[in-house]
Amino acid sequence: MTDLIQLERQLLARIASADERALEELRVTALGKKGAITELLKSLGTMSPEERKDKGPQFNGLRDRIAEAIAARKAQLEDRVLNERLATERVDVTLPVADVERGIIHPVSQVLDEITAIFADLGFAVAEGPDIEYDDYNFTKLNIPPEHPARQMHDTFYLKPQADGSRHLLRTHTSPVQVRTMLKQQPPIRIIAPGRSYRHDSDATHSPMFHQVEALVIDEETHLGNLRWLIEEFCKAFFEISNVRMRFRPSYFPFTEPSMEVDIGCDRSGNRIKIGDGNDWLELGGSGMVHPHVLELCGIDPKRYQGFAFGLGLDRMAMLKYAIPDIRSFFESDLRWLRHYGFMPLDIPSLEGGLSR
Ligand code: FA5
Repeated sequence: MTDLIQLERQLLARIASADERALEELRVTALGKKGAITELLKSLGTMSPEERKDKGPQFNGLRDRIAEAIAARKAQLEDRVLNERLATERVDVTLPVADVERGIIHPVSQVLDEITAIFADLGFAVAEGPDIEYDDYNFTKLNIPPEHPARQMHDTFYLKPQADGSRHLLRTHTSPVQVRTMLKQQPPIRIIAPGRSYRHDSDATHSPMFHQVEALVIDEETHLGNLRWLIEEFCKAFFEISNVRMRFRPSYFPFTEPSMEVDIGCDRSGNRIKIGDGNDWLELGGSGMVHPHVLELCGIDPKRYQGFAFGLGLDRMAMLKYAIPDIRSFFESDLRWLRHYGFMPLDIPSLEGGLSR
């Protein structure tokens, strides 16, 4: 009995001061296959039943207490290691980023964020639609029925015909988002819809995949003056100039009446186009009052509501603002080009903090 008490005291004392390695050695020497306590437990097999009744609980009790003490010490050591790491391994997230490889924002993404910031400030929501669109939304509900000559103007990419003969297409403009918005929301409507568009077209100012930003306002009282004011305010904020000259040329879009092409005043006398000054003009996109038939096709009462819409070429706006000469370079994935024309990821455009730096 005294041997047992002594063994327990010795083991507990050594456990209390053991480090991780010593603790593991102690576990093996006490509780391992050939450990002291394991040997004691094995000896029970050779004892008489009375002796076993007496020694069994003592040996088992000893084994349990030592196992518990080892587990408690192990937990204590692990806590200590963790606390030491927490105390020494600190990261100051306010320190400037070290000189590491970093991502760069593409000018199209930058301009998209700039445009969104401007319209958000004017109370517009952002609406979205899919790149693969129904013929119905891209054309028919926009007052361009099958066989309408305006369909030829769009150089459309069609997908394989469906079982019912209808064909999905890659949307040729962002105007189907007008349809999607009107079908699920009654006026007042005030949205922009930036996104990709596709046409069979490629040269220095045309790309088969390009970006547009659509704007749609529908309410009980809207007129061309509102449209003109909105585009002017937008251009002032976007090009970061206090004065813009705008010109509205009569045009034709089946989904607006009247329809106008929007031009902005510029100077082309130097190497680069300068917005705001000069006597030249540059086309930004199309606009007009939403055709009453489009409102009707989209479930909005044209006797009560009317509205206006415009669609601008987003890549063209990026080219103008940041003097990028060829639209095709946007999509060539040339890292040198991106490093030259790209933007810092943390410079998020806002009207308060500055749109571009
Ligand atoms: C439209 O796409 C009309 N949906 C715009 C609109 C919306 C009119 C709402 C009225 C009301 P348009 O085909 O003109 O219009 O295209 C608008 C702008 O998209 C063009 O001025 C041009 O800046 C840009 N764009 C058109 N095709 C391409 C292309 N292949 N590559 C780059 N930009 C293009």
